[in-house]
Amino acid sequence: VTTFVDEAVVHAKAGDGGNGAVAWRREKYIPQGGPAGGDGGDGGNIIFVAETGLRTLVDYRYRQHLKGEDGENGRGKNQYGHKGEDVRCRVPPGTQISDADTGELLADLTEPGQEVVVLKGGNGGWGNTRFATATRQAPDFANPGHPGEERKLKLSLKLLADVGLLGFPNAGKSTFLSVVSAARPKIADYPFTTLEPQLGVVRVDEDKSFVLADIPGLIEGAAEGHGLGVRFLKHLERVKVLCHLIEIPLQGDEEALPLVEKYDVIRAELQKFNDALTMLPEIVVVTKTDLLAGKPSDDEGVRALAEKLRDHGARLHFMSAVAGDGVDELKRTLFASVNDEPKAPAKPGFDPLANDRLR
Ligand SMILES: Nc1nc2c(ncn2[C@@H]2O[C@H](COP(=O)(O)OP(=O)(O)OP(=O)(O)O)[C@@H](O)[C@H]2O)c(=O)[nH]1
Ligand SMILES: [Mg+2]
Repeated sequence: VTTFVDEAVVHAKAGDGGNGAVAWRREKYIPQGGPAGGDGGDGGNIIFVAETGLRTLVDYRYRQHLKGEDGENGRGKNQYGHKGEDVRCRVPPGTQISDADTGELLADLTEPGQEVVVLKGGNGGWGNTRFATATRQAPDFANPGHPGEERKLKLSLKLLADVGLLGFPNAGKSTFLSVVSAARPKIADYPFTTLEPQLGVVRVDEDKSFVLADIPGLIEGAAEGHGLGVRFLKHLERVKVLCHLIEIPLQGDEEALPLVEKYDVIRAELQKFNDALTMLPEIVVVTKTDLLAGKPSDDEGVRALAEKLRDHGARLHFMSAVAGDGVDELKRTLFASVNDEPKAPAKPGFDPLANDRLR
């Protein structure tokens, strides 16, 4: 059972405004008083508030109707009706709120504490006092309150992270997250271990850090719903840098797709989901290099991918999260990329294939 909920649809209606009153002054000894009908109160708004510490939209699975309080009607003696209470809905930072029918984006709550009135309560109607003029001293009418806004809302949480991990199932994404942050994701040697996205804070130096998001693995056809589909790819839409992990190919592994093809499959799914994601800076990493110990590697495959990346001005990275090789360098490379520092780290990266010839 998962408690991570990143989508919800709710029906929301702000409060109606109260009606204006038609009333007259009634005072002793004054038989014909003037108008004294007060205004109706405004209806309560539907307000969304981004609250730190909230992580999912699960509350809205159980709370599918939101209703602002109606404003009170105006009364005699020029008494205003009370304003209806607002409804304040707490959501995790990173929540977007849109019209479920038209898709129109109504609010994008990125900052903790940020609040947005998404549906406005109706204005209260004017009482008859307001309509009195020099030539019309006894208006016998008032305004009704306006109805509150009403919409079906779609809430969608997109995690706020600097770097998003991307790759096939089993590539070692969660393992990397676990060795560079305090996050403790589930790790196992079968595909689709990770079922929901998870965030971790990665410290680079004492005062430098970035947020890393681990999402479930992708497979070919993900855009058409294969595997866990592309449901989680939206969490990458706000990252600044993609970190694409690919398992090292061992020579003679007939099952394995060539490295370049693996890379292309994931890139194609990314593009099908949202072309803008393919424009993000991408750091490509060959993982599990410790598995090479004593075994021949598929140098050809590695060379082909390195060449492909070089054509795009990028470098292939290598890492063994288990042995700790290349981890620190990758952390620094990611941090530099997030902060848009164009220079590669001064120290040459860890490279198990002594791949001078690849550069
Ligand atoms: N030898 C070795 N094994 C690794 C390394 N990194 C990860 N693994 C193993 O590879 C398997 C998959 O690792 P995960 O981190 O769960 O992979 P994932 O990419 O998160 O997989 P999904 O959540 O299914 O997408 C586990 O058995 C890990 O122990 C590594 O550097 N070296
Ligand atoms: Mg995982």
